Amino acid sequence: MSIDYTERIPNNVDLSGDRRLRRALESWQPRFLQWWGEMGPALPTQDVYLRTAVDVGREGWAHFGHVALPEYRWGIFLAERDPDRRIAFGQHRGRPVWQQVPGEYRAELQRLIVVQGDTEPASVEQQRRLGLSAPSLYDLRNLFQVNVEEGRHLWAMVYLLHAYFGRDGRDEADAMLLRNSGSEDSPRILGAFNEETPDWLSFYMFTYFTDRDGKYQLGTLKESAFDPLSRTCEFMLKEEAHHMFVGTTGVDRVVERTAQLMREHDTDDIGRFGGIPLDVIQKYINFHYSVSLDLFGGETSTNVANYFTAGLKGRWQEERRRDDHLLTEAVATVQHVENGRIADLRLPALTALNADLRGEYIGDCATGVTRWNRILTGYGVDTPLYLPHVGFNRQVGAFSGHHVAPGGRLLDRAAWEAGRDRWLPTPGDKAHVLSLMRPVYEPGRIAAWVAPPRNGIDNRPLDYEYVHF
Ligand code: BYC
Ligand code: FE
Ligand code: FE
Repeated sequence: MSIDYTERIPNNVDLSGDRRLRRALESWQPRFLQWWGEMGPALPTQDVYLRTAVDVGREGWAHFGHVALPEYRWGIFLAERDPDRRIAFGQHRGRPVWQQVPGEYRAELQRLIVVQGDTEPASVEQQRRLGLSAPSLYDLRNLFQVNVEEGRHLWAMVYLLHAYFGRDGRDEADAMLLRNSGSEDSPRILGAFNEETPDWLSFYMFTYFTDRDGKYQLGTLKESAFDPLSRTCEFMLKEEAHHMFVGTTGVDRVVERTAQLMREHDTDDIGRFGGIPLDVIQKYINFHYSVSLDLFGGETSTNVANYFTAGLKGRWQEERRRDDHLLTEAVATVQHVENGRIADLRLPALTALNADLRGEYIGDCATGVTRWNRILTGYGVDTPLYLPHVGFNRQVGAFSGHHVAPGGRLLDRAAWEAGRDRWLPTPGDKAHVLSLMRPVYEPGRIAAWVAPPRNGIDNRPLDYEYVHF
């Protein structure tokens, strides 16, 4: 079904055929818009060159054009339904997927959808003020593209809550707009979404590391036996690719500019020349990576074992895995802390599924580091960037409550405190990065701490007016 743009809420779920649902969503819509006005982008603009989904098919799903932000057509788009789709894993493996929520899994499914949904508006809130210091119109446009799509991802989850979870679902949809990132009284659910994103290095790191958790979590929900959830996540993943791109190329460009300045001035101490020193970039990696690892939950989790067995949440690329897709006998190895050292722990693979997904994620994260190091060596800089040990700076799981150095050595508290300023951004590092954040709104111009992008958006030139004020 193609997308009907004549409706108040663009959709491909035949909203016009379900009056009650349409009414319910139409009464949520003004509350969403009010939230967007209060918690969305703080920088006033006239319009922004954005892509909008027009189809969910393989070719040409997006349309580009200048849009006033509050008039963006947030809608509800599910990937095509596969009428033959069957459950790929867990105890119901082989049976047809569900078009309704089974009563026995209602609470768990609702919880997964609420957690997923909560992250989307959280990121918009975290990025609210970044427009005020954008390094170029190109970057400003990318920020807003990410923001409107995260807003649409909230719509995606709110649709599921309204359509399949009755009164409770509607209450949860309302609560999505009441919790706020960093709020004392009603914070967002997951840790990383209550951290600040005060500067553009943080934004690139967030879209590289934290949006990438989104990619992997959505990948597991795409496997879900609950077909509307699966189809929703499949389409969200399409949009997510651009968020990864913003992160990867954003960090590329910071690393490139840093390497240029190091070479030009023959020093590591490039802060004086308006750059971001390499060791500060490493500290930002350490922070965003470790906070994002926390998003995978504990290494041992009965929650995830139950989700898998029930068919609610699969593994990354479940259907490509060559095993029984039940994992009742399988074992896995995770690391934990035992007698004052880091040791392997053998345990049922089912309870280690958070660590399994995290492993896929870590492998993907490493590809960016390889890219950044290639840029550095291209400029003759031979200090490589790296991902810290999985136990570094962790608040969730087997390493929480322990102190692990980036290299993987277990430390006592004193040694951790002594090393901390070398490993995580200090107030001074943050103040320096923040001091570089001055807006550049002239078409084609770019801030001095970051290299220009290689290409424009949608084959537009770099000096295109991506944003009008
Ligand atoms: N912060 O059994 P465990 C995205 C809680 S990002 C605070 O190990 P489980 C995006 C946990 O809830 C993707 N609390 O956890 C990115 C549990 O609480 P209860 C978001 C945490 O359930 C950028 C307890 O600790 N999607 O889309 O196996 C921009 C024990 O934990 C945290 C999803 O996460 C934390 N970090 O796994 C925009 C998918 N971690 O039960 C968007 C849906 C754990 O004791 N969520 N806890 O009250 C899930 O699949 C799971 O809930 C989790 C946790 C993977 C998050
Ligand atoms: Fe998202
Ligand atoms: Fe995203």
